[in-house]
Amino acid sequence: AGEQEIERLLTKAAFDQVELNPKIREANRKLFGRDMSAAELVRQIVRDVRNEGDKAVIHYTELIDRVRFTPEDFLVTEEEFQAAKDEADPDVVASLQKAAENVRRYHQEQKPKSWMTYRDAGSILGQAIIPLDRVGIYVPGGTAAYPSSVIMNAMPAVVAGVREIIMMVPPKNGKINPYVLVAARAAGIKKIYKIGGAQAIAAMAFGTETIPRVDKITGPGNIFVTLAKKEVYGHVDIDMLAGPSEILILADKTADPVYTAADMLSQAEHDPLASSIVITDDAGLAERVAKELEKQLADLPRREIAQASLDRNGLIVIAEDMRQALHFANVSAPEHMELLTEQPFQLLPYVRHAGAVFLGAYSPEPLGDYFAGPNHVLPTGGTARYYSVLNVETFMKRTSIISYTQPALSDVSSDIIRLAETEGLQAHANAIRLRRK
Ligand code: HSO
Ligand code: ZN
Repeated sequence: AGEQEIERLLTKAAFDQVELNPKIREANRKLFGRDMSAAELVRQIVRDVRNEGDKAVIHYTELIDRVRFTPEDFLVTEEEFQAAKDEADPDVVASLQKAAENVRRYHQEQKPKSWMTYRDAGSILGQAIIPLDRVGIYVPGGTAAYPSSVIMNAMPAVVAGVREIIMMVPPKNGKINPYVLVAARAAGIKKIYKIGGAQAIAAMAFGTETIPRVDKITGPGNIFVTLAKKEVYGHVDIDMLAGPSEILILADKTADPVYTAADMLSQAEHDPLASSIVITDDAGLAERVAKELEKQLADLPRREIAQASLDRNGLIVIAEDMRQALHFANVSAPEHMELLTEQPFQLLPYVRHAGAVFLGAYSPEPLGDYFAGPNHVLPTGGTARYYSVLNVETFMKRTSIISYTQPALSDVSSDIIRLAETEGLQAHANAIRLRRK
């Protein structure tokens, strides 16, 4: 394939593919009795929750999650937390705690500082960095109920100093994965609601009789959640529009095909829409990786998902040289980029677009997914061109600080008055002139 064709393959938006999925239309037709795209359905859910509050949340929870709740049932109770704790394997809990500690430590280093600086004649300028009051974290349910994602979403908010963190998880048969509850507790989240999908996002964005309105919503979700975040953006802030997970591996002849294939599969098993890409300058390696994929796939419990993902979005690209390989990698702007090359640090300065970069044979993606400390909530679908990984500042905002003395103001007053009068704003000019001695 030519360079342009490869670039096109590397930039197809998974997001649009999902929205047009005929299966989703079909499912909506069954549930709602008419042909509806995911976007239309989401718009209706958001509108209903905004207008009718709890009543609409109950309605959609029953329709979609097949549980009948009263508003009192939404909130996870102390007994449910306790039951989750009793049910949980202590070794898993201990590993979760270690992971949480690593994530806390890493994010502590990100904490931005407020600052002030002196300028002429005793004036002071500065910037205050203030945590958000209340944020809502969405955690997917079903097979994607990841306790690790609870930690990754909550910890930066905790480190930022957010006053109240609430969480929403879709109930599965009315229940929530116990490790999700344990992880949430470990992160200090007190209010967890058993609500999922677009109705959860709408409830957090607008508030209901029983659910508080938040200032920002973070966390990944399925197409409905993502479209709902898009829909409520502006009423609240959101972190990003997350799509299916991606890995892109840059490999040279020194890469181990066994590791390379394993890392591709670790992404492919997430989701039939996940994408796993290898770009190499070595045709021999490409062949060995393809063989190895077949072999490792056979033993995977989730091989059907992984196979579907590879069929749809799996790609091994043979580039002319590593320079071109890097070009392709940047065009793709993947969520995760692995550098399985002889001198990975030499390539690092040329990486322009990636959510996270993993260097060398002993830094496979799952290390970052679970444990090292950096966040695993990352920009997908090429949005690494302009989005950052979830971080402490995601949960903070900046306020400017301005303080002048009388002499400092007098010094600059004629400039300000001139600019105000040029804009025809006499009251602005007066506010300055009156203070002049
Ligand atoms: N690779 C996923 C995160 C994850 N993996 C959670 C396992 N659990 C998206 O970065
Ligand atoms: Zn993963």
